[in-house]
Amino acid sequence: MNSKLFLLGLSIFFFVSCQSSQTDPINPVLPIPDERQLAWQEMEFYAFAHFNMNTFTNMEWGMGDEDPALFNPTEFDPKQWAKVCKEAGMKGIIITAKHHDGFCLWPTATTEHSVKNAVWKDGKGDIVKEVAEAFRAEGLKFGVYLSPWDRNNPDYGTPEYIEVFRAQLRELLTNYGEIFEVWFDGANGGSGYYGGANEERRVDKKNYYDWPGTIEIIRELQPQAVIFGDAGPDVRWVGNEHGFAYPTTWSNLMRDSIYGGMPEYSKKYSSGQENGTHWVPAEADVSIRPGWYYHPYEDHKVKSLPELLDIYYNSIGRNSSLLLNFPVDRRGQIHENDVKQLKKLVAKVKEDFSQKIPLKSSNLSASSENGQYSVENLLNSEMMTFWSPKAGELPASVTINFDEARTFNRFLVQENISLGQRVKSFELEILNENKEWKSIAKETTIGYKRILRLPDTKAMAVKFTIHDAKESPVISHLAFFDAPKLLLPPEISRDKNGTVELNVIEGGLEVYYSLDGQDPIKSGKVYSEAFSVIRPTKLKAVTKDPISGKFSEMIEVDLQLAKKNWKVIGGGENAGNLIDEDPSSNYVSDQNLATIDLGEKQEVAGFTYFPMQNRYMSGLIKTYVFYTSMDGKSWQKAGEGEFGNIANSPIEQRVEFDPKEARFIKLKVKSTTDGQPASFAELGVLLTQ
Ligand code: FUL
Repeated sequence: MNSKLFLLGLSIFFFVSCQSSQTDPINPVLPIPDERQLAWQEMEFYAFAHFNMNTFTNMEWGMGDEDPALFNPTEFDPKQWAKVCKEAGMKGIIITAKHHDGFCLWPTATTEHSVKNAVWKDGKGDIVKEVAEAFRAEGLKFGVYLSPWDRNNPDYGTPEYIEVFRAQLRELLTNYGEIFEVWFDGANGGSGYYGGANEERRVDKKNYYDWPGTIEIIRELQPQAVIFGDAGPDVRWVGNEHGFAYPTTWSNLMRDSIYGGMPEYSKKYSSGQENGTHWVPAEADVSIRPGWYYHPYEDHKVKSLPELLDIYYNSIGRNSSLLLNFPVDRRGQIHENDVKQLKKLVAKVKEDFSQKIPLKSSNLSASSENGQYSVENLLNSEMMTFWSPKAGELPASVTINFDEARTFNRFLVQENISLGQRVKSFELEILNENKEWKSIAKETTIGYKRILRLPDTKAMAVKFTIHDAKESPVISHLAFFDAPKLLLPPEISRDKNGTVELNVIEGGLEVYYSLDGQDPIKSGKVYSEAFSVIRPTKLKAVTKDPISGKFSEMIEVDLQLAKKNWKVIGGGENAGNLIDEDPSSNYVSDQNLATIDLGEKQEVAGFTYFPMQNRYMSGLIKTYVFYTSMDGKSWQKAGEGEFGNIANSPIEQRVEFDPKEARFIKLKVKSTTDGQPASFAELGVLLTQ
């Protein structure tokens, strides 16, 4: 159905409803979503898979000159992807059928730069087909990312390439069944291989692709598919790659002022506009790791549960969908570390919404009701049944009288977006046990879904007031939840002086710890303030939720000698970064050397090296010799070796050797992974216990 017909249909529906129940008519506030956008909106959470040539070359943006033979997954298993996504409640997947380097995951007729010339399956394989089939078998949807930019194609930048691009699109939209989303990247134009030209090619991003013509092809071949791009036309980029929508997020957009890849998009347009002319809702895309593509050295950098929860609440909870990326690995599987974190996220989200405050119609009253659009419609989550106050009444409110004092920390509210996004500002007030009304949140937009994470709030009643809206608000659902605390072990930080802090993310939790190796639950202390640990000590700690009595997992850390009296000898300006206990600050040594005065004599039995943690690393130590000295003049070799897998796994390295009496230590770097000057996040010593 096109949007005009859909609008007409809606008006008739509401006209008929008005006839039968004396309800004032509610007209849609334009723009409104079309049918395919509504179906897409309900998906909420789906996967992105970056799996292509870059997976095998360890790159994020290949140049386009890669040998197709390199594409060779060893245990390609799209059924595993589909199972992981299904179990996580994700509704589909979008795969990078072609990324900027131009390598095609399907045997396209348009280029030789494809799986046809891969070693994988002797060039007879088709990744797109296998993934599409595996997802459909699980009842999940399938979508394609096709990069408009092609750094391999010799014709990129000329009209001939547009024909190639469209032919590729036609193949993908004809041969792989139903497609739910077609994803166009805003990144395009720049340096590339371009069939051997190896040059810079800039395009007029606004006009080069003739987007209207391309969109027509998609509408013809896959009318139900939504098209993603900065300018939509159906779904827009959220403007960042952190997975965060804005607290104020309109699905309305000044679509005609935008083109894909325009420089001012993120600042000016990505949160949508109240007076936007078209319905183009936000999609938040984010990778579960720092990179979009798989890099073995990011195996330990999969996002933590708190980070993933922030993403969830800041996307789905802010009127956006969530497109979570898995950098599929070289086997052709979603890596187990990613699966583990995803499972944690899904379990916690489920837990957060498991304790719903029970409500029945007698708990609800409204400042007014427009006929059949009564307040009890808020109890179900059907979009088409909703509460609306009498026409023209603003502010309008719903009061929720709990049967008894209730504690909640999540508030969920939804608008019936089929009638357009309307609410401009709303407020939550609570009636506390002293019978006083108190405001706890003042917010702006709602849209398809808004979730507020609030502190634990005890209330006899809550008042939800809409202060401003484009026209009569149409609220389809609201609910309150009492999410259990996020029970993670405390985060341990220790400064150079040996001062230890144990921090928890959520308030209202207790931390128990021990410094004698004993079980902190049985015989530990309650943490109340920072404490000092100078000598090597085993620290064990757990977090407790005093309300549920539950404990987190226990964390165990071997604290080494505090760096309190240490001095870096030589080394220049940033040498202090070597021993500041801050792994985010680095020291780079042009001499490939680090010399430290430990301040007093110690029994040194080894050392630790924490490599740089930057997204793009350089100078990671590969081979080294370690020396000790009593006077800083005559040095004895204590150890020599290689950090074999450091490029792939840049975690803390620990080297033990026979104990030596030493006041000075020296690490001489023989080689680094990339030939660049040696870099260090931290250097430490291990003492005999
Ligand atoms: C960006 C691309 O350049 C990245 O490589 C990635 O594909 C991401 C989803 O979009 O613009």
